[in-house]
Amino acid sequence: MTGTVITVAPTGAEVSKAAVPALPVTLDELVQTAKECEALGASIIHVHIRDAAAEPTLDQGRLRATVAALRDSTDLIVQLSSGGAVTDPESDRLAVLDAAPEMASCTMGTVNFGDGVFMNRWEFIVGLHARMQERGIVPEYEIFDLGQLATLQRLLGKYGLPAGGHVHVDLVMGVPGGMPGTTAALAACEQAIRDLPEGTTFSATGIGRTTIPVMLASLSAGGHLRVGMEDTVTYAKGQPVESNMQLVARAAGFAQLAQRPPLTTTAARELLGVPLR
Ligand code: KMH
Ligand code: ZN
Repeated sequence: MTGTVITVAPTGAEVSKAAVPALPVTLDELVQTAKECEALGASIIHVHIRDAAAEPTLDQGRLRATVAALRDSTDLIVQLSSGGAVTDPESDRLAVLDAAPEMASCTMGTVNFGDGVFMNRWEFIVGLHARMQERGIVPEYEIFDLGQLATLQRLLGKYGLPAGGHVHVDLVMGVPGGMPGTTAALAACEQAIRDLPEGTTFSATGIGRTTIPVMLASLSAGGHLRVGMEDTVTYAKGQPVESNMQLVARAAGFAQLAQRPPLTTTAARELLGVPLR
């Protein structure tokens, strides 16, 4: 493993603009963030969008406009969230794929999510996986708990490899209700990932204060990194995050220190089986 894929998750569905004014919520804010994060070393953007009132939405017109604008302005791999917000119905989450992103997230199970429940029934997972295969959309399998890696193994065993043929997993650690953001939990996942198809890659992100331990653990275990204000709005104790760029710059710095410098968008596409544009 010679380099590091850095994913930026700039917005998410949970943080409110009123509470965190630096959160990018308009298309202009998102595109500007994307350009600056790409320049700092990000190669994937994990996208949730907001409506005119800065509330999370899966509006099809906005999703399509977002994909088009990010493609026009950057070379980033555009990964739409099919997870949305915990309140989004399955039909809207499936319809995210109609906006034709290059990648989309695909969560491997139901998990308590703070005070809510992030629902991912087996039949829904199979439907998402199959539709992505049909449309040539490369999934990022989101893992919130160790057992979800066994679900992924079952999914691939029954329904085959994803579009592009490469399996990429993202460990989302430290969600209240999911696995903790610890080195021990990451090591357990890394062991389980060895049972997935040869060449499977993983990235990891730690929610809130677990961001740094998870980043260091992932780099040391050969994993890639996801950072962004979807997951972390505190840079250090008592110090709010100023921008997504601050988080990407820190991740790129850690990756350099680990002698696994950020991969270009072209190299990330080659690694993940995402076609070159
Ligand atoms: N917002 C969470 C409920 C994803 O993007 O696929 C789900 C989430 C996962 O963020
Ligand atoms: Zn997300």
